[in-house]
Amino acid sequence: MSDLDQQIEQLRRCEPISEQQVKDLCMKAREILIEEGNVQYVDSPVTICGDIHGQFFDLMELFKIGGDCPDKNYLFMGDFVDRGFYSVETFLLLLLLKVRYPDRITLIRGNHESRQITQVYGFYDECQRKYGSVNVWRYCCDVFDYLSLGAVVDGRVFCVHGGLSPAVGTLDQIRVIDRKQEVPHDGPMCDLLWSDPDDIEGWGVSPRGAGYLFGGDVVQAFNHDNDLDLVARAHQLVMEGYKLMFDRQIVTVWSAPNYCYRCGNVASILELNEDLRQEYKVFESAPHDAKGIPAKRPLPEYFL
Ligand SMILES: [Mn+2]
Repeated sequence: MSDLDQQIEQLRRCEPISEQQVKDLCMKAREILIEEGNVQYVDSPVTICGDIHGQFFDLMELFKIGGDCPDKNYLFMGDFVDRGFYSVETFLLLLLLKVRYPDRITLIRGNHESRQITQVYGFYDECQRKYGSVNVWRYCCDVFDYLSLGAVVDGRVFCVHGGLSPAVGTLDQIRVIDRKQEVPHDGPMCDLLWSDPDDIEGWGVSPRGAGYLFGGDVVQAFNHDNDLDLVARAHQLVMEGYKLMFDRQIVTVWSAPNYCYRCGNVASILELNEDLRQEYKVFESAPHDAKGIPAKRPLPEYFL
């Protein structure tokens, strides 16, 4: 068994790898990710997943429902970390799979893959708690800067964490962004990771304080101008696991069931077959997790 396979086995049991192993892993991951485009090409068939937010045991449930990597080809649309109890194990397992099977899993960046956000919403504290220093947090943040900003499946389905940007009319305009940096507070890179679709016309101010709201007319024009059938995005909790909008031109996929261990929502993954036919698989949270944190346990102080 190779070193990587051994670490994958260990993390599948939700046991963190050593700090030195994380350092080596993050270095290898950066070498792979630097070769990928801002808009990474992905071939169908592929299974598209939304936010995970450190819900490790629910990620295990996702693989149970969707099939294991590398048997299945996966695309994760960001927000791997923060909120849940196992951001460390979640992100490191996905990163190990990326390094072990680079052509079978695509990871794109969410707004939580950021130094600033992770210091507020849990990942920073979790690294500190589990490793006794913030070195692991630093290594991971350096990887975040190399993650793609989006992906396009068979040239027809554009995948992005948040949504569209008034500064981006074409995929080529995304391809020329210098992405190797902390997520900026505004501009096209920020918008792609922060924006949300809404029942408005044109562009609106986002209540999140970053990115924009955008209407069906914006999606229609973007899909038309870029020869796309669909925009797939994540970023917003959907109680039913997924939500199609604007005449099925955009879909929100949400993959964290019972979000924050208390929202009561189901989750979903989107399977695109070789003809890009969409099949949504809905799933519930893992019955209870192996570390004995039942869904209704009061939240620890560090989580609140
Ligand atoms: Mn998000």
